[in-house]
Amino acid sequence: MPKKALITGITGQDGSYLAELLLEKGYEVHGIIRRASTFNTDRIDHLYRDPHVNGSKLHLHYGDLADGSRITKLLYELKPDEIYNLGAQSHVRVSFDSPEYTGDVTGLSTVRLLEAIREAGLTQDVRYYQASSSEMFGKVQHVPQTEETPFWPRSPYGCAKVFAFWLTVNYREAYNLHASNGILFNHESPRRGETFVTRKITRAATRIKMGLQDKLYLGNLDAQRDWGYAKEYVEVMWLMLQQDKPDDYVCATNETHSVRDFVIETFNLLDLDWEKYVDYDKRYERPSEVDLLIGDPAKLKKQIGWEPKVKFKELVKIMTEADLELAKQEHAYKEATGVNKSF
Ligand code: NAP
Ligand code: G4F
Repeated sequence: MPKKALITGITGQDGSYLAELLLEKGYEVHGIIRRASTFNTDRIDHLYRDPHVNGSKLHLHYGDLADGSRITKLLYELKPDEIYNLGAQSHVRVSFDSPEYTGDVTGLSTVRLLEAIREAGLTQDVRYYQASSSEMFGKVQHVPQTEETPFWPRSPYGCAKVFAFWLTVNYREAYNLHASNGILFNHESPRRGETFVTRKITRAATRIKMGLQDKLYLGNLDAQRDWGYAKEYVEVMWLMLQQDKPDDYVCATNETHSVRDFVIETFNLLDLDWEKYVDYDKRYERPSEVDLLIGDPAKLKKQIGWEPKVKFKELVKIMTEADLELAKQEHAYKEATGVNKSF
């Protein structure tokens, strides 16, 4: 019998890479998707549409993390061996506009899932992964940040993730649930949402290169982040659930770079002078900012034997090359039809 995994947030960046990884490993993969008025499965269509890919072991179920009874019913029906809770309102800036919603979906939904595990009688059988975040370190108390660094969240999103983190620990301690937190630092890829800063930069710079856009408007260029590669990081989620004992791990590259560094590296790759194209827009500033993140993944290396291979320069190259390809397609379409169409 293949192992059965349930992924919340399967349509997101990480969910799509994780689904791919688990299918490759022979898992039967179930994902919760939200009903939307337009298609929202672009990142997983290649896994779902072709019944010959991976033996068609991908199953999608409508549901919402705000809907506790639906989650409980799904767990009763599916009885998964592993649950990866990746679903969230994951945008930090948006969490300042919608703090209550973010608290509900990013924070409280963790209780819904953990209680559903108990309700469905799966506590001793299932393994649970919680997508925790370096955003919890916020106003950092130590540099670099480790599993021992106290949290000081600086956004409603960060506060919701702290709540979810401690609930995961609490269900591990109270009910002996195999529940682990991956404290993942920023991780990016060509599948990154286009409103996160890295993808916004690579998308805009490549479109500027192809004459499709004139300017890129950004907020704080001084913020520093520890950026890794999402495709690699999802392996850590899986590895954490293969350990005999549940635990919490920092996953990071142990390098930090500013948003400005990311801009310069991208525009340099395209032989463009960034200062001609990048302008400041205060709308992208946050009411309170996380100035510096850099993670020390020593525990992950020591206990699980994993370390990142892709570092900053290679990550920028992967993303810029992928977006240049999209911009070229967009340019060719416009030349042929006179119509602007985003690819
Ligand atoms: P993402 O691309 O924004 O994906 C978020 C996923 O959650 C999407 O599938 C989204 O569905 C789903 N979702 C949102 N609201 C939902 C709801 N009410 N009910 C059900 N599903 C809902 O995020 P990501 O970058 O893949 O990150 C995955 C997880 O890791 C998130 O929990 C994020 O907070 C956390 N994290 C991310 C990073 C990072 O740097 N990427 C770092 C640390 C932690 P739709 O497609 O329908 O919107
Ligand atoms: O790309 P960002 O929006 O990512 P942020 O806020 O670090 O959050 C991401 O990483 C977290 C892990 O630490 C995840 F938990 C979270 O779900 C998400 O994936 O912004 C990065 C930095 C910020 O300091 C922001 O102020 O870039 C700065 N920035 C400057 N101009 C901008 C912009 N951010 C965005 N999104 N858009 C801008 O125009």
